[in-house]
Amino acid sequence: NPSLSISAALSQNVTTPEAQDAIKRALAKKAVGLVKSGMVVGLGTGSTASIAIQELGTLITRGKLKNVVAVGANYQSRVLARQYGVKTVDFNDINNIDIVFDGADEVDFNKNLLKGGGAAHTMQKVVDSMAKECIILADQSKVVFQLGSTFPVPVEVIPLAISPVLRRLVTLGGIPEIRSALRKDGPVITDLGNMVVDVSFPNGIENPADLEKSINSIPGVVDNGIVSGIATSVLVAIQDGDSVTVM
Ligand code: ABF
Repeated sequence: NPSLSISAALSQNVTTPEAQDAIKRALAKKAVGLVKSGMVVGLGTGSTASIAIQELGTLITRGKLKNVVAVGANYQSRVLARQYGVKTVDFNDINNIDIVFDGADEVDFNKNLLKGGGAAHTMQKVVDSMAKECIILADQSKVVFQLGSTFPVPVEVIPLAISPVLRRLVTLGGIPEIRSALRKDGPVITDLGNMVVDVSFPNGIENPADLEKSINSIPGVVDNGIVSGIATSVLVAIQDGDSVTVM
């Protein structure tokens, strides 16, 4: 399968933690540079989006951006925002979001995303879908020819419905596995009180938008980590020796 071998080659870029941080910071600075005073900013989830929150806070506290308010999809991003001096509001109190910057686990060439490695995709999709501009921050290892090449599809499921949902996921060609909590017995429980099932599709995901809808039509599924038709731009960081270019 060519997509598997190419994405495996891309993800073999072994870099140091310092180099990884430099890549994420370059992406974060580029994204935050798109924010203007007076905007409502949606906050993303994950380590890259967290650095973007920090960079946003720096611009606000230095007075370079004024009257910016932010909307966070989860506890982590809201706490970080307050920590770095970014004022947050409840997203039920605003009508739209000007710009959101978010990470992803995989990105394809049609701006389809795979998210949910941190079990926060459901609310993040709500926030991302409200934004006029949804900017995705990715290093080159995340760019794949076909979604599902390096990560399974995370599916958030109401715990009482877990067995029928697992059976239906198998009928879609998936191999589901309930995500377990690290260093604890039992499953991961999301911010919304649900379970996460990671579903591999060994035959590949030919049409992400169709699979996204099919999974979400299973009763008991809250939302899944395929995100089609929402990202407006993808910023990709390419590392070349000591320099990082964001395209
Ligand atoms: C969130 O954080 C998730 O959708 C995705 O799983 C992850 C990406 O994080 P990182 O920037 O740490 O790779 O956006």
